[in-house]
Amino acid sequence: MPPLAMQFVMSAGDARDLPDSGAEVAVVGRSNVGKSSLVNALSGRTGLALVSKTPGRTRLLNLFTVDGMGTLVDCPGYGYAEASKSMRASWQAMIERYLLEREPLSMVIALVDGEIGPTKLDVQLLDWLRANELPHTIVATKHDKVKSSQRSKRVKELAAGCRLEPHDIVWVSAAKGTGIDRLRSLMTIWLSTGG
Ligand SMILES: Nc1nc2c(ncn2[C@@H]2O[C@H](COP(=O)(O)OP(=O)(O)OP(=O)(O)O)[C@@H](O)[C@H]2O)c(=O)[nH]1
Ligand SMILES: [Mg+2]
Repeated sequence: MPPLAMQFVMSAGDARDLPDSGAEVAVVGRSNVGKSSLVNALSGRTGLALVSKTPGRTRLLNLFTVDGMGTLVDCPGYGYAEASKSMRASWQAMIERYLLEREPLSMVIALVDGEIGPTKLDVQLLDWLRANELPHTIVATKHDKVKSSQRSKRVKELAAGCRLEPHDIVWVSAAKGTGIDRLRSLMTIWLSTGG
């Protein structure tokens, strides 16, 4: 599948400032998990979303159009160690409000670091998504960083950590392109059917 034609629209500090959309997919996950890199990989471009060496740089909701079908939102990462308690609380409130109140939202892509596995905060987010009955898909990132000898074990461990079956999880590598095609087709389904 060819890259998705994507264009940056705007950054917003508040979900209420986002423009209307026919259908929307949100990318959420820990800071440094690879959200912005994944957005770039889906678009086949390198500089669309800002990838930073310093975790916690994306503090706004970044909105992109996707192939005239809908929008994708790159959300600020959580679990950024150096953030103050009050900053953390305000980011969390902002993202939770966005996820709960954003009407066009048809899918939440929850990223888990494939090398590290689900952290306590990742599991909390998954529990929260389940409790609020938000449609979500778990995507494991950085597939290239898992040694091939460890892969089958890691696939099982990561799924168990998320309380899912291995086939429920989409593995990707933004660096190597693994799984990107599959995620592009899933994106078109989520944006055309509204979930
Ligand atoms: N090896 C490898 N590194 C990756 C991959 N995806 C992302 N990275 C690296 O992980 C780091 C963080 O990537 P980002 O895409 O900026 O992560 P993010 O989730 O957007 O982080 P925040 O914006 O801080 O929340 C960067 O150094 C990336 O180059 C991947 O598939 N493979
Ligand atoms: Mg980012």
